[in-house]
Amino acid sequence: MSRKLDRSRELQKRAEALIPGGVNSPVRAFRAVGSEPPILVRGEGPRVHDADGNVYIDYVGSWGPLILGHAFAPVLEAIAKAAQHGTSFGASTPSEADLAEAVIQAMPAIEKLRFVSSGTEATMSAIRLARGFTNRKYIVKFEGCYHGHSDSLLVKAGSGVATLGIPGSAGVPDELAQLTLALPYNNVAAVEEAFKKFKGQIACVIVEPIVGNMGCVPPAPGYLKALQEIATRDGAVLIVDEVMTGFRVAYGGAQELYGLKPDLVTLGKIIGGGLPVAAYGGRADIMNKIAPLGPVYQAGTLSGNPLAMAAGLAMLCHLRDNQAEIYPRLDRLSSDLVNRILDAAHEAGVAMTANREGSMFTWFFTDKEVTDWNTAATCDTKKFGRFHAGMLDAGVWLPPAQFEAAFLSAAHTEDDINETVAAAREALAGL
Ligand code: HOZ
Repeated sequence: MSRKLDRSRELQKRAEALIPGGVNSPVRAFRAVGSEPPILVRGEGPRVHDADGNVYIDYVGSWGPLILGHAFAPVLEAIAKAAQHGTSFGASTPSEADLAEAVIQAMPAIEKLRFVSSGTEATMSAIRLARGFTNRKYIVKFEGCYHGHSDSLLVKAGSGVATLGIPGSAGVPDELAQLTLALPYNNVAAVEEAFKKFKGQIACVIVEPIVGNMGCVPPAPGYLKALQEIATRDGAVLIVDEVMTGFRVAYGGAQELYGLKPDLVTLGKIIGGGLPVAAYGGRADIMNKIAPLGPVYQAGTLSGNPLAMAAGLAMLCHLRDNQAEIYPRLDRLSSDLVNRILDAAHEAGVAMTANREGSMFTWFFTDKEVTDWNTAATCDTKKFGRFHAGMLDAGVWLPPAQFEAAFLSAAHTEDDINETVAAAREALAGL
């Protein structure tokens, strides 16, 4: 390793004495890539800076929300302005309806929504609501999809769970896990079969419409429509988890790309402009079951926090007003980046395939086309780890795990792409 990491190492050691693994989210410990985590101190546009002064072109973007790059001025200004009036009230403020209206205008499937503070809260609450609405207890999820860390959803999950090689989590009672039917992604027959076996007992199907958490895996043609049809036929609720894809793959999210009208949608990341905001929303008859209107309980002191609402609104307004320019450019630059690194890998004799939808993508260290968890699991994760380390040394910050998606932002330039491709050539040559 050519970079200096002395200060990062010191800071990590200090954190390890105080916080499990020194991190507040497991993937950040870099265990999946077998290297030491640089500690970040600053972000600016497409770049992040670590505590030792190393600078990296960033393709994580806080795991998706920073679609306009780090420290985007209108978002910072909105936060500063809101903060002057106070940081939290635990009471309603006008900005909640402002952001709700912006989201609802972008996504026709959402008639009403409720803000929460994290994607985990959004999916957990949507599942409870689906169960409360249908009076049924089984849920269907897909292997390799990750919907946060609530008990019912940590079954054959992707993201950090897949990376650490644990199928679920200790602490989730078997009795609860048994109510989660985990099926292979992109396989309609498996869903038909489950609905036949558990007819009238499945509350909901929850899906990442484009999976980000086993790496980026797009849906097969017709797959999402088939899920919608099967769920509707049996009276189950379809929850499309757009925490990653919402406002990312298109302004209207994957729903817009694939012409879907889900019953419920979960959102996060971008709608908070980099602050902790998430939401669940959908059909009004379902949403009206939430307290205080209905019997399904869900609450939160920081829900709808005014700083976070202001940040989210500034980001959505910018995306809405500039969507005709932003999304095609993101697509073009991402396509260029993904294909050139794929070509470089093949020239270097490295087995690699890639998946991409707009500005979310993954390079998989396998010669198999990755369409589900079984094919994702064929990746050479050790080789990915060495590639990841080589990229860091060359000044490029990629997700520190094979089973995560990378993201490009509107702040990246063609020069950044050229620099990244040159770094990849170097890293691939060293494998
Ligand atoms: N599991 C998250 C991405 N899929 C990572 C969150 C984080 O470490 O910040």
